[in-house]
Amino acid sequence: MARKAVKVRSRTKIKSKSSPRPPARKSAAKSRKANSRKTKPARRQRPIELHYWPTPNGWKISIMLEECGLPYIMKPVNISTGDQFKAEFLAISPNNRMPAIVDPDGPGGRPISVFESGAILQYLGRKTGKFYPADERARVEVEQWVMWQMGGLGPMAGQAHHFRGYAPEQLPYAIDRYTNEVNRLYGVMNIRLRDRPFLAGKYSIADMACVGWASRWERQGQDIKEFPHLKRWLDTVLARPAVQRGIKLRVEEASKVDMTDPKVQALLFKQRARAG
Ligand SMILES: N[C@@H](CCC(=O)N[C@@H](CS)C(=O)NCC(=O)O)C(=O)O
Repeated sequence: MARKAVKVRSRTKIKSKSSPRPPARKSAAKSRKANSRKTKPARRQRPIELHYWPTPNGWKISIMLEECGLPYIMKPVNISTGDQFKAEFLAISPNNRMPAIVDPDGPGGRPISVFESGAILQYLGRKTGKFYPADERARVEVEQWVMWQMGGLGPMAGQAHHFRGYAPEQLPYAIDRYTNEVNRLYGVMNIRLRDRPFLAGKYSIADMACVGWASRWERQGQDIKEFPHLKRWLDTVLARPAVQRGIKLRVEEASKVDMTDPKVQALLFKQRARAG
């Protein structure tokens, strides 16, 4: 199946500086030379390819790209039909999971691909100098919460979604186990947010990593009213225009996926090692 690319222009405007002085008179030759220099186009960031499907893991990166105002092209990875196993996708994401990115203007001006949403957030943060501070103490604060999301909130909430919503049988032990674990993690976030506006103090990639998962609290069997500081944070982060654009990055086919279809279930939930 062909994967269509969708060009997305993020909305951040590039400010242009206006000249404070009227231009001085120049000789015709001089001004021709100056004009030709002026009209030489500055090297612009070429669009980053975002390999994406609209889920909380995919949103982390659409949000970050929107927040940074980076140009990008979205390439849908239809995980319900097996796009994640295609050779061209595995070449950039060997774990057969989206999101992944390809930046044509990577380090040294050469293309680079990155998989794992946490690594992508850090890469884009280093590239732009935004939402991922360079100061070591501030950076450690951010990284702790990104890793906490990658190793805790994401996987546990994912299992809660699975056993509560997708599993063909209702298994009370598994449902309780993951619903309780998400409840514990929400409690950790709630305490953390008691005395600071965002997870690492200032708004950062850590908040972008968590917001999509936390926005699905109902599907995880949680009551957000039990976590007032988390609720305040969630409302604040979800109100950001870039977050809204990132979460609204839709893929038409995704709304048609039937997660109860045995073919889709086998493809997603019965994976074993691929031949090497
Ligand atoms: N740790 C990975 C997890 C990514 C992940 O689980 N992606 C899911 C969708 S949310 C996926 O691509 N699933 C495809 C599959 O299960 O084959 C990350 O954060 O990037």
